[in-house]
Amino acid sequence: MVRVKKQQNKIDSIVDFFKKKKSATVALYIHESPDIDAISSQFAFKYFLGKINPKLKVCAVKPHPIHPSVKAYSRKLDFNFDKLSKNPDIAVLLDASTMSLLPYPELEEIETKVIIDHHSGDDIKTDSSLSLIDTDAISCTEIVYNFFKKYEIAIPQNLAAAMAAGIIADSARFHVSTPDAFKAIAELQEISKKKYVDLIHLISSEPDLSRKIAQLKAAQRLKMYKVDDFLFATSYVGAFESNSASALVYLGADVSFVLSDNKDSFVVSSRASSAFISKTGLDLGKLMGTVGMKLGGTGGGHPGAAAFSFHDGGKEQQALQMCLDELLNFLKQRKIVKKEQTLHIH
Ligand SMILES: [Mn+2]
Repeated sequence: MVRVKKQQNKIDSIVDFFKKKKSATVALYIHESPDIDAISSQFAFKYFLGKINPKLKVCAVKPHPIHPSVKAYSRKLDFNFDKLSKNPDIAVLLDASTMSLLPYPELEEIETKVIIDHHSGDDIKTDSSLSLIDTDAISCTEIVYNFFKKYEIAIPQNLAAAMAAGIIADSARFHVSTPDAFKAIAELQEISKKKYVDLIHLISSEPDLSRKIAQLKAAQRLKMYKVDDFLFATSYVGAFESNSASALVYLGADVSFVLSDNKDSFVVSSRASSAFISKTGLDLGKLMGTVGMKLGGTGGGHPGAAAFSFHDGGKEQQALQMCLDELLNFLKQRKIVKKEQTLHIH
């Protein structure tokens, strides 16, 4: 709580500053390509300022570029960005304390800037009483939450869910967290009346329709091969070959190879389960590099995820067979399967 106490004076001076304004247009800016924390703190602070001083015109400035998953998140929560009709009097910079992350030309002309952030930055000139930077905070949303606490402003249910999501996202789902973040989350979750799994759903983006279709087609068209207790799968799709290859491993294949026809070239993407990799020492990056080269293409990647591309039309079926052969050879060389073993369609 010592850390939160450190924030208190700054919270007071920032709130005093806004309370005294008779009228003003306040624009809330967040960093380019914003994440969930940035969006959540923007909308939470907009709500807070509206409660503290209803005479203010508060605008959530639309960030750009905005990733489809973040767009989907703000849509789910019914967050709408505001258009600036004139240059604002005051800018609030949330989750972004360096100008390099703020590509908004009008910002240069706005003299009064308020900074609320958990990143360090020192290239923005502002009155120190209006700059609350706490680099120990896990998320910017958590700092905004402390404004609500200090001034006892009730947080609506929907906003509480968004604020919880902001903290969960920036804590990498609690891989990094602090007692303060946990306390904030506990209270926000309670207000939101949402299950933790629903808060997680809020920050996880749904794959789009074409990706889901590709993955299901890959499953529908798959050929399954068995040697000893290992199962390998091959399939083909029009696009999303890497997602499809992952989907097949998720379904139960130890290793999958999925081909796609990318108009002027072909791609084979491959995935292996982590259990299979640790059991066999397979490096798909090497394997796919080798097969790709044999087909006059190029390839590579990681032990569990790799791909190659080639141009030779008519060799699609052969490419998948070569992957399987190379994999079987590898297992034989390592004496994981016996020399006389063959792959058979299951
Ligand atoms: Mn952040």
